Amino acid sequence: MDTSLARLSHAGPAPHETFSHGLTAGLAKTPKEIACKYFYDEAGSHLFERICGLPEYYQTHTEMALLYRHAAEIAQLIGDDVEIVEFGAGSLRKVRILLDAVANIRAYTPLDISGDYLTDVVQILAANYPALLLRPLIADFTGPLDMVPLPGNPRRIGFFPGSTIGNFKPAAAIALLGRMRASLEGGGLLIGVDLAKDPARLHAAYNDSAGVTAQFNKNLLVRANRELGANFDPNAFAHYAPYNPTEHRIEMYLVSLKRQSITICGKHFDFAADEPVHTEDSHKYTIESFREMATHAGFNPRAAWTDQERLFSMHWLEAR
Ligand code: AVJ
Repeated sequence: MDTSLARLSHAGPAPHETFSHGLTAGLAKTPKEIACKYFYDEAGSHLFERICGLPEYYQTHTEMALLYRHAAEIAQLIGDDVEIVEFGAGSLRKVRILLDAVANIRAYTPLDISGDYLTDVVQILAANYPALLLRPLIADFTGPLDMVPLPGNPRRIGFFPGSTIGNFKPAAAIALLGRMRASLEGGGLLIGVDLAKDPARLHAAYNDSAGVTAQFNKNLLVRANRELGANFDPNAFAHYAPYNPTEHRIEMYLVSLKRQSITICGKHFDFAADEPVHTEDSHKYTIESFREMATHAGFNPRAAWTDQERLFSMHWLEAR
């Protein structure tokens, strides 16, 4: 089974090139920022896998339980003889529930920006699903999404779990959903969306007692040192992830604990004491507010599922 990884032909410069550009461009801004897609080098992908296993991080096990509980109904809505495309596929753990429930999948196309990690997890999946046509792609799903159609053009089903949609401000989320809809015409999108809830529960999920999320956040600095020869001291920055109830989102920052100057690719960046560097937003929705957003993006929200505690939701959106 050929599982060699392809790049979206127009995926632009290789990821490491864009990291140096993205990092220095973000740190040159006021306020400083680092795009959250740079969390996912191989080490970052592994750290995120550890976050998914934390008791405080309810999102992963709640979503998996929803997928298991409603697999038959979801498979009914998806139909058969389809291609499944997963955006930001990560560990490929959740898709197995779909691969086991949906009949006659023509191909599975996992997209992820973390090439090395994708290579590893695709090998494992290929061994478990030897008959499945795998088309892994190293790509940034925020870029153009025109993938090579399969012979016979089977319906294309998008899979976007984990509430990664929450990383985008609402207007950007609608634009992204619109691009996804265009690449899934005639098919649909199965998407996971984290729900607004008690701020204390959200705070705990992004400030876990074991400090794994702090490591995940600071891994950006470790990556810059390793890949770009920067001189960050991760201990000179604090992980800070408050919930902003006005914007219904967790905001993640690295806060400089002292005045310091960092050199990256020959450029100098000065940090004041207590200066924040924004690294991620994680927006939370209600079922209604997300359906409204999906409709704005041109989807037809057909079905939604949530757990008893209404912690997390999954949505089936038809791409007219
Ligand atoms: C993978 C983007 C869905 O926002 O909850 C986990 C990433 N950040 N802990 C999220 C994350 C901090 C996660 N997403």
